[in-house]
Amino acid sequence: MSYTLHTPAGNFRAFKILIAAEYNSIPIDIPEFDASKTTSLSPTGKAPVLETPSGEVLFESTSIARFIARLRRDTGLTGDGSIAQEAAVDQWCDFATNKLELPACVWWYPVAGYMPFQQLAYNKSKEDLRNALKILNAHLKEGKSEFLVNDQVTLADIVVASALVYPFKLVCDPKFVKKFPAVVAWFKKCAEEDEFKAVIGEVVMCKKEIKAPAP
Ligand SMILES: N[C@@H](CCC(=O)N[C@@H](CS)C(=O)NCC(=O)O)C(=O)O
Repeated sequence: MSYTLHTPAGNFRAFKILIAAEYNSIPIDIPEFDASKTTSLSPTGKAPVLETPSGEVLFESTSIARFIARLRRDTGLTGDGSIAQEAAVDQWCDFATNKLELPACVWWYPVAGYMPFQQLAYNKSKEDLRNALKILNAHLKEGKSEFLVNDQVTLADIVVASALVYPFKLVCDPKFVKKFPAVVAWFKKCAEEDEFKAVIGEVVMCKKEIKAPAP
């Protein structure tokens, strides 16, 4: 009996779940993706979906990642055990969902062929991602802790960094990230962790923005 994650290969929303599972040493099976299985399991019909050994079904990727993180308290993924740090972890997870994932997807999805390119959406996504990275950079620059919440990797780092993997690989060129040196340094430190590498491999930072074909 083990956990089963239904997800297409390379889905960035699965990264946070699988990286948290690496830190917590929780084996997760990933069967060959069958969209009809996801549709039948999840009320939203969207991937990823987790089946637990006791037969529960969980949807919404960040909630699944929180669940996996909370299965162990000794690894520190949810913070130092205080309510304040648990809230700080949640805060950055919500920041990733609301401020990073949306503009990031609008920027790189057309590059991957997931949606058509639209100039206005492209401009707005870059502006919104820039604003979000400004906030992240200011927090990291303060230097209060080595990672987002404390001096070790927590779920906050996993969720935020996972949202940046494809943008940093595909579209955020050196000119774009130049204003966010603290973010880049922190991201590289996360990506160097064995638990990240086991899921996302070696991340080569974007040298030249890949542009989606104009319609
Ligand atoms: N908020 C959801 C979003 C899930 C989502 O949009 N999943 C995409 C794949 S990354 C999907 O299933 N798309 C297929 C569809 O919309 O039919 C989550 O974080 O799990």
